[in-house]
Amino acid sequence: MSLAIISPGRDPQPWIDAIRKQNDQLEIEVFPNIQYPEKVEVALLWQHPKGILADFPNLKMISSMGAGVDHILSDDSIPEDLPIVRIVDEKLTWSMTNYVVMGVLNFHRQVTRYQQLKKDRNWDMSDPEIPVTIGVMGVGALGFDVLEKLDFMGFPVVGFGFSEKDDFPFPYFPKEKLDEFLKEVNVLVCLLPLTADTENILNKSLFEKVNPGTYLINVARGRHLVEEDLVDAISKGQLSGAMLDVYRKEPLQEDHPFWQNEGIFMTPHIASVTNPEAASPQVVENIRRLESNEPLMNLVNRSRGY
Ligand code: OXD
Repeated sequence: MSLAIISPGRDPQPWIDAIRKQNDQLEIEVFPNIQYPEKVEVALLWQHPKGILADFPNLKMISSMGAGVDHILSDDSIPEDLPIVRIVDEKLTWSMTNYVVMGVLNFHRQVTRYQQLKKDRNWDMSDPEIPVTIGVMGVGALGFDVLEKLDFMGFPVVGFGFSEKDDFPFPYFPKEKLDEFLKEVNVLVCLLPLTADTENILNKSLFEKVNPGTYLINVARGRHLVEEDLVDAISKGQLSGAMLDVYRKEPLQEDHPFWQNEGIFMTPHIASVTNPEAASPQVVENIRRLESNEPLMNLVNRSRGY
């Protein structure tokens, strides 16, 4: 049995070191230099070349290197019954929440405005805080933590998601109530999984319904957002701006209009990067469970798409 790491563009060495610390007996091979494909029973993936898994006839489990699995589920060649697991990790959640809190506070305390006032040597004490109600789209492990921490800080929060939720501890709007949800909020955080239902959800028609001047934070996937609709919504004042960590095409092309847009604060998909040290114990534990036929941790529901 061996583990194949297939992560073109992402350095596999920290994963190899971290996994070896957990299990020094495990054979690890790294794509594209896999010598014994028939021995591969587990694949650890990040943005693998589509169709490549057909080379491993004895594959029994796939693990994502991150929280998201859209990069795996978009490969139609993966057999329906092959279990897929993902990373759910406190450190990943912690970093994501910190990033979102930074965006909320920057908007609420108007960091950009004060930077400009400083440049203009303008001492303006008026309206120091923008009152905010934060709406989190996607209330899984990451979204829930964001809701909890912002609530703890005293901000009004509401959640939105695609499933019904009983006994949810925060005001919650299911998908049929998207318009009502949007009416409640002036900071919109997208933490949805990328599925057929959620792709392009941040679009012109949604921006036409938000409270004027809503601030958008997208930390989920670039394909949730119709990028030209965002530029348009900012120019019309429907949105006051956006903080983005993810893009339809990454890295962002040099001539992309976002680089120039004053209303967009951007980071290069670093809001919450999986830490191999923190995540490898669950990869190794899932391999142990697979071998002893025990239920896997953080198993993805293929029909739900996350
Ligand atoms: C992830 C990511 O899915 O880094 O973990 O986007």
